[in-house]
Amino acid sequence: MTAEKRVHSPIAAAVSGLLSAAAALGAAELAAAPLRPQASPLLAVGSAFIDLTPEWLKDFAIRTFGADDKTVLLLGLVAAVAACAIAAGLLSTRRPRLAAGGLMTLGALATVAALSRPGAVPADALPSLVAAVTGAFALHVLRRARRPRPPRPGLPAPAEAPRTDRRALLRTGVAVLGFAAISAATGRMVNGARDAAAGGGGLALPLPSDPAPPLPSGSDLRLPGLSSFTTPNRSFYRVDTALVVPRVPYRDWRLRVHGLVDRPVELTFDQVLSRPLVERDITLTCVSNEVGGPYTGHARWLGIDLARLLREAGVRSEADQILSRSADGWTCGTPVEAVLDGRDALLAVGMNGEVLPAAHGFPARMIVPGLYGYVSATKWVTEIKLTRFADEQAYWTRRGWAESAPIKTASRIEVPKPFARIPAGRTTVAGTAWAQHRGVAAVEVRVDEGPWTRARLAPSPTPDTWRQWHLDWSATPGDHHLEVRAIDATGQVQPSQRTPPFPEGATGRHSVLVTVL
Ligand SMILES: Nc1nc2c(c(=O)[nH]1)N[C@H]1C(S)=C(S)[C@@H](COP(=O)(O)O)O[C@H]1N2
Ligand SMILES: [Mo]
Repeated sequence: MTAEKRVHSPIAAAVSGLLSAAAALGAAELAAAPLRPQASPLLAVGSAFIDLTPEWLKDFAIRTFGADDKTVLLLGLVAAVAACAIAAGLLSTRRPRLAAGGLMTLGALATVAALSRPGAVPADALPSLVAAVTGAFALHVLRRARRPRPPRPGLPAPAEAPRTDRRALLRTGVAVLGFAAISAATGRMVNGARDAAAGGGGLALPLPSDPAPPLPSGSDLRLPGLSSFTTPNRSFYRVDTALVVPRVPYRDWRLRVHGLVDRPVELTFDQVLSRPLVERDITLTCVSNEVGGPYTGHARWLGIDLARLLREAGVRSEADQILSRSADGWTCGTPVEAVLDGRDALLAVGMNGEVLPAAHGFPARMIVPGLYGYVSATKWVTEIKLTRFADEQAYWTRRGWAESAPIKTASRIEVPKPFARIPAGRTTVAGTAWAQHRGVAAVEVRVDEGPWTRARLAPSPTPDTWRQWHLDWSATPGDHHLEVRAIDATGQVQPSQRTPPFPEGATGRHSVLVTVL
């Protein structure tokens, strides 16, 4: 092999590119960790990507990857960075300036992404700049190490052409990799410590002055395969636009109520806790939930009365929208009318007897019974602005989702599972149904398009929660199609027509196919 070839060994060049990218991202992680982890280039670009994603692609991602969509996005970003890194490595052999320029351009893009995030501060440029400089420097060092050793002065000229000093190259490569690993690991550690300090671990919430009554006995049928009436916090669905869970230190947290009000209010976390706390059972549902889907859950929430807080501020008559904003800049538009109509709207600080988990909005979030989460359930809420729908749009309404989004009457079969093979004879069909704030009046099931049969309803504490239902079925051998529909307390029957979640929630009936043996 000639020296020329060695210098240009594409594998060594490509690996150099990858190592430089690793060093760049490691350094950025470390630069971002102590103050603004969300400003790390990957997260900033990923978050900007989420906000810029067109509706069809977002829809596709949620349908295809479900709750893993964020992981898939991050993996896609890492793959894109790796491809750019390999290209820069290959380019660096003959056109080092161009390669460095390429890395700088990527760094500049990440800087723009970081600075354009809602709530960004100028220092958010730092991690991306550190990444660009570190990457370019590592690329330069690795290129030098790939160059052939010049003949030593004073020694007779070697018979063969000069070669790359493989050991020196290996040493440099290991050093760059070590730097990447150590800086990334240190960044993570600092980050972990910061998260732990910000969370509500060890925080004790006061008891409610207005506690929720115990669940009526039998609300939880406790059937194998049926979701429990109260959803444990760790298995509660999570839907939000945040690539990493925002960590909001409760000591610094403030809630500002302003806009079209007579007396703006600002509350600290301690002030929230010192108010009378109410406890309510409310089932939350996401508008993206497909018929029969998993994006719904029930919890017992602890918080202050949101309507009372708004009345204290004095909502002006022209205000029709509560525009709430989270620490990470997400916005939500809730009808004033819904929150003030007497329902149990909360500014919640507790979930199922614990402080809110970080993923569910610590230190505080909104919960409004009867409305889909995107128009009511702002997590990490820091601002409530009274305004008009005609003047300001929220995150999802700007993207075409409905302004008014009451939760649709829905039901799902959870037992038996789709394509289950069950023995012939008496068996139980069971599931959940919800029509929050109206209440579920009846659930009906039919087999193979036969007559609708009433299922037995378990009790529910209030119309704001879901209900479990069950039905005995004498299963005969063969393939069977089970279908369910709910009827809400206003007499409305869950519609049979299938519509997608966009723009105001899916409709249609859930059904499962089973084989009876
Ligand atoms: N800050 C913030 N709050 C948010 C969202 C979000 O993206 N950001 N998503 C909303 C949506 S679409 C739903 S369905 C609920 C889900 O709440 P959960 O994740 O606690 O189940 O949160 C709402 N609150
Ligand atoms: Mo949602």
